[in-house]
Amino acid sequence: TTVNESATAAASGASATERFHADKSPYAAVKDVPAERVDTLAREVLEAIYTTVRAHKVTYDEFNALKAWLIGVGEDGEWPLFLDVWLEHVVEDVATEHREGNKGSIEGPYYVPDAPEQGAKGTISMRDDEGGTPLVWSGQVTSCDGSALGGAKVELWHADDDGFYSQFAPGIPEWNLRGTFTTDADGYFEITTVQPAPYQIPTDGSCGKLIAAAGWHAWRPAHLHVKVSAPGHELLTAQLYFPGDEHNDDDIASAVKPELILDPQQQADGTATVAYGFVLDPA
Ligand code: MBD
Ligand code: FE
Repeated sequence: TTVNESATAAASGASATERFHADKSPYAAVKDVPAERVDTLAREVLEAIYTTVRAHKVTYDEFNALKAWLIGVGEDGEWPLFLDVWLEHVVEDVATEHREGNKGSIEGPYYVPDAPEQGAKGTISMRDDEGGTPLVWSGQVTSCDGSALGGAKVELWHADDDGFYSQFAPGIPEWNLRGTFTTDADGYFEITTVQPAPYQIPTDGSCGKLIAAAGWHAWRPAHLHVKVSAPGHELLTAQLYFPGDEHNDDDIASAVKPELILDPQQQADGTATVAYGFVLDPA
């Protein structure tokens, strides 16, 4: 693959923050949440922090280290990254606990809507010399009652073989490894792409500083992101993982579920094939 300049925390943070403002913040204003609800949630979160401060006798030095760090998260544009890595997985669990169909997972900070349409069977946009094992993925989208969902949309986005996402790391074509597929009349799709590499969240920003200071690691296992949608059904946001990845059991974003681990079959020609379909809950 092309050699990328490394993606700095501040550059990918700025892109992720801009993306959030474009897609989501207009619909999620604090003023629209009832005061009673804000009171309950804000008070309980603060009380949890007070409990920690008292239990561990947090010092002024530690308080000021926290203050400096929180200021840094904002300056680096890393609030989207921080919240998606350390909070979204619980929000996702709660939001989808009623579902009978597919398990989902977190969206993360790097989704971009309106990726190029590739039909029911096609190859995602990639460079001529794109690295990574070619992956041919076929599946069917169905409803909980087993009926096929023709015309369903499967939006796929993922990192490249160097662990970088287009539009968030420099030097990658705009829609690289981002595509929208539409199932045929019987609900089937077949996507050709490449296997992504494991992803390390930026180590040079504030999230990286927290990880280093706490002695954690910065890795997510290799993963494919999808959004699957069909009229009359709940939007499914999920991630798919690869067996044997050393970070499937200790994902920094806590977003792996056993139902989301693929079973790819290596073929003699060096490609891998995989079958994985989606079951959507009626809205
Ligand atoms: C990612 O690629 C990702 O999927 C998540 C959840 C957080 C940071 C980077
Ligand atoms: Fe990701």
